Amino acid sequence: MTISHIDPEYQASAIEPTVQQDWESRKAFKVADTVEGKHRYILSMFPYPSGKLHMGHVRNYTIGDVISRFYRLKGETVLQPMGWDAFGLPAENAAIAHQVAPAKWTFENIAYMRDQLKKLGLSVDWDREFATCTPEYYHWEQWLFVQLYKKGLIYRKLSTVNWDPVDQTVLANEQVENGRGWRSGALVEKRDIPMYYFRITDYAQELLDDLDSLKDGWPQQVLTMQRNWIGRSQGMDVTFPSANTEIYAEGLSVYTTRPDTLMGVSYVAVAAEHPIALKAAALQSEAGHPELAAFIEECRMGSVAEADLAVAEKKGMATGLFVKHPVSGEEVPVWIANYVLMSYGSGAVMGVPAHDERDFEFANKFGLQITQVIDNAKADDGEYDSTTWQDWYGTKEGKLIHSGDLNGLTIQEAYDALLAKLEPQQLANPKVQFRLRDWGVSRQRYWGCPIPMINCNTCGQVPVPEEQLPVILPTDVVPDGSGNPLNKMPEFYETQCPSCGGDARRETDTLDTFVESSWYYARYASPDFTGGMVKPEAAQSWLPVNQYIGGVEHAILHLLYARFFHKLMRDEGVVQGNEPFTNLLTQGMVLADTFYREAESGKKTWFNPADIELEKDEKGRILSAKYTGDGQDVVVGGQEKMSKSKNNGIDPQSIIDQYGADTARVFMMFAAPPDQSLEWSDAGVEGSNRFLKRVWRLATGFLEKDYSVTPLELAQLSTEAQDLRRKTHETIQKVGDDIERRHAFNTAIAAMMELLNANNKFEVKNDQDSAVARESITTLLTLLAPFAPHLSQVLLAEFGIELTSALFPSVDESALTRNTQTIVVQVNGKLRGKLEVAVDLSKDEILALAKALPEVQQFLTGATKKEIVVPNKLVNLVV
Ligand code: ANZ
Ligand code: ZN
Repeated sequence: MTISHIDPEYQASAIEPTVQQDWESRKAFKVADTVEGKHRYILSMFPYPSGKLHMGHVRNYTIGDVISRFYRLKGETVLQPMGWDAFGLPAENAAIAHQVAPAKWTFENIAYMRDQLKKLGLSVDWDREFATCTPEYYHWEQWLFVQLYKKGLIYRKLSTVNWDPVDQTVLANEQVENGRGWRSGALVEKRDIPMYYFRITDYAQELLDDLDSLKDGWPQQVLTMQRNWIGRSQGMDVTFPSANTEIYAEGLSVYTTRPDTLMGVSYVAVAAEHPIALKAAALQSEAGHPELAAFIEECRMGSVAEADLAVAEKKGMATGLFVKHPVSGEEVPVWIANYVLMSYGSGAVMGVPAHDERDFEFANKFGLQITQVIDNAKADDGEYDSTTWQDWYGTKEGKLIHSGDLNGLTIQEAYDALLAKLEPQQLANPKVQFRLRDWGVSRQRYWGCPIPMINCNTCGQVPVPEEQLPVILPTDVVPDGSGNPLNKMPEFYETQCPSCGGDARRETDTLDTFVESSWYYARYASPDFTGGMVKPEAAQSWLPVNQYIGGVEHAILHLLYARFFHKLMRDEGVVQGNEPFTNLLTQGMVLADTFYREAESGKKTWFNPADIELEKDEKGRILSAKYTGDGQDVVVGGQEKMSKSKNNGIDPQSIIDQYGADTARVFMMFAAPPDQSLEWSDAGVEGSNRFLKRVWRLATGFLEKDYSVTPLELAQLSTEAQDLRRKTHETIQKVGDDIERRHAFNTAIAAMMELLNANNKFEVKNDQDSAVARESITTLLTLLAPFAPHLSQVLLAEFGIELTSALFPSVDESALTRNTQTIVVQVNGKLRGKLEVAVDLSKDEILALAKALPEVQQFLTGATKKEIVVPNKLVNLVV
């Protein structure tokens, strides 16, 4: 074989475009909608087309690609698709900033990023690519919406939004900065408007239960986060009858997980939006005391996030109304408290200050009674004491005290006793409560999937008939920031009611973009299908996704919504099975050094690592950092997640341009295990590049010798050749296991580096040596193919091997057995020498050889007292 046309120096830029061209022209990674034989669906979370790739993308897609290529090498048919999560707010912001239609901006970004992804060498079936902003895609999303609406799984209700009074527009949470509109700077108001909700709470129990089926394939941490988010709690609804029946008769229902503490109640508290609070405020206003109404308004303006409420300063006001204690009949005051959520339980709590931290803080602030009712050995016996109260709350063990008939009962016994007493009086019933809320999907935005509903004055809300779908979003629109432009387009919203035929108005709200990303994985199975969401045979063939890969920031919402959608689609008969993603890998963040200067005002200016010149000591510690722009020092700020705000992002394109995609890929996989943070390092990138150069030199160096191809004769191998062959097969075993079972891509690469070194040390002296070296080098190139596919394909071709499927070498078990072994020789426990002996040598023979070693003999003064031989390991001689 001649190598005249292959460069002895590794030049990524010379080979990568050619190899990519080859893949493209023969559609190397194309799969059919239906598949037979072993197959696998590998999916990395699809990108938002923000403009250009960042390192997080590179890591995500490289991991997915390595796994995909690995299984192809193992002979499986692999689906690895790619597409675009193309609706969303950034496109509208870009439109406002640059006067460009969101559609145009989005498709230009897609074109650029697609090109970048291709340069990364991904083994993607590009014929399956789609963007979620195309009618071919969202048609079926609208179709599902209509089905769910008809089933009652989608409903409409009033909900509160952020309203910018100057721009006359609804703001997303991230558009509110310190309570003001991001563009207008106006104080944001709350408004109640009708919105559509998915009844995800109907699936709460199933979403929780099915997590068990994922326990082998998903990270424990993600399962826990999902569990906590769903937040199942088992408790009781307890009713406090009204003590002011002339004002309100229905009593007040509270949800509690601790009914056993009922006798410790000193007040009940309701959310500011609770009907009783509103009634009390109206009464007071009539009486000329507007304080309560003002307080309610104040609570409503604040954050609605539960986490914020838990830590916010406790605020409250007495309503002047009372309820009756369900057991004692005593009057209990009703307060409004800012820590009570309207959306949880019944929007009311029974205040037990001695055993609940928030109630304690509240009671302490407003001087309400604190009565201990659970006996806790650690705490005092009932009188409030500021030094021990912490021991009271959260108590889950102990016996009841200060509770009349209930005294002496355990918590569980008290629960049962109270239920037995109050349930017949209809004052209590057991209740399972979920933290999960229904999913509000209406967005008052332009760049999203139109909600397929029509508002008719006569008929109310009417779904768009299936034959009129899709409702197409006009794309030649440039929003100006003052509200949803669809509201100014009669050509869009003017329509006829499908039910009565009268004039009606099309819904102008669009769907939350989480809806698109909840089912794209299924669409990839048959992206061109025009008869529904997924072609049944394709769903049957490819779903569920075998391996899903993405950032841990999507651990809760995206994954929960996608799991929910899978169940919705299953119940529509669109897909089978209960879960969309069998295995999940959450990749870690990509970190980089940060550099800044601080002005006197305290304002920091951040410098990109690419513009910094570093001086380091021999251990790699930074001695000085200078901004190349002015040669002056900057402060070194430590490693942080690559981000715009810290200006420490490194452009993947610059790495690909300088070193090639293979180097970028190898670095990404070598620098850290995939689920851990990866610290960007220029030295690391150079190291990976050097590794590939050495592989290149090894292969081309071997080829230059032009050895004749000789079949292996195992019986004729020298010891050195046997050693290399063993190393080769040990590496096959390790790399296969590291990739498949452990996802430890970094140690897989380390093993290949060792194999490279072993090859570099090996000297070819005869035909059998060259046969062993050939096997070793081609094995190395094959194992490397998932990581550095361009380099591998080119070099393997020089060896006459076409890099196609089913090439993964199998381990020759016989090569793994050693003929010789290394025995360590100690005298009095100190290492004095080493022996290389045949494996079948007897203990006596080993001992004799050990004693005969000159470097051992000098320590053997006189007779040995003890002689220990540990087979395969060591000899210890005690003198
Ligand atoms: C009395 C009590 C005594 C409570 C005690 C706890 C400890 P989980 O377990 O998360 O479901 N709660 C009920 N509705 C609420 C609402 N709308 N807003 C804020 N808090 C509310 O929490 C259930 C507990 O949270 C309930 O049990 C209630 O306080 C409170 F020693 O009732 B508990
Ligand atoms: Zn009508």
